[in-house]
Amino acid sequence: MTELELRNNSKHIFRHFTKLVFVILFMLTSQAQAKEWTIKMLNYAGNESMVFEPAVIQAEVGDTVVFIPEHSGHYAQSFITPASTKRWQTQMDKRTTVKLATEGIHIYYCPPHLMMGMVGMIQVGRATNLDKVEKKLPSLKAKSHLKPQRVDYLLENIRK
Ligand SMILES: [Cu+2]
Repeated sequence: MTELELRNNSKHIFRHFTKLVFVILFMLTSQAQAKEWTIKMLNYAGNESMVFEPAVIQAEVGDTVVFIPEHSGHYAQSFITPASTKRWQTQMDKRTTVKLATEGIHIYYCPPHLMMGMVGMIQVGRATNLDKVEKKLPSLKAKSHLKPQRVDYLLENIRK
């Protein structure tokens, strides 16, 4: 191999190496972006009683949500999920993780405390199922009759 060939060869290797470094960096940063959200289930928070804290989350596809039973007697059950996403339910008083694999809005509630407005929303990316949400929320609002404003709060916080 001449000196020139050697130099070209090492340039070639260096270029490949640089590409590889970029690919690895990209993989690392995209993994780091997947976020784990936590939602506490509480008997009280400030002046409010029976709440999911926070009640509204703006997440991205690939993120996960962990429901934490800080106080007992609560669980979360989906009311609306994005199209092609199965309904989900956490276990009473058990820390449960929900994976967010599809874009769209999840509306959920705590069955024992729905009447008291224990409701929440997880928006994953774009509001792909907004029509369904707008159509179905009035029935949830009717059932949350002691705190109907909490259902309005979810609707107001949808990122359109
Ligand atoms: Cu509850």
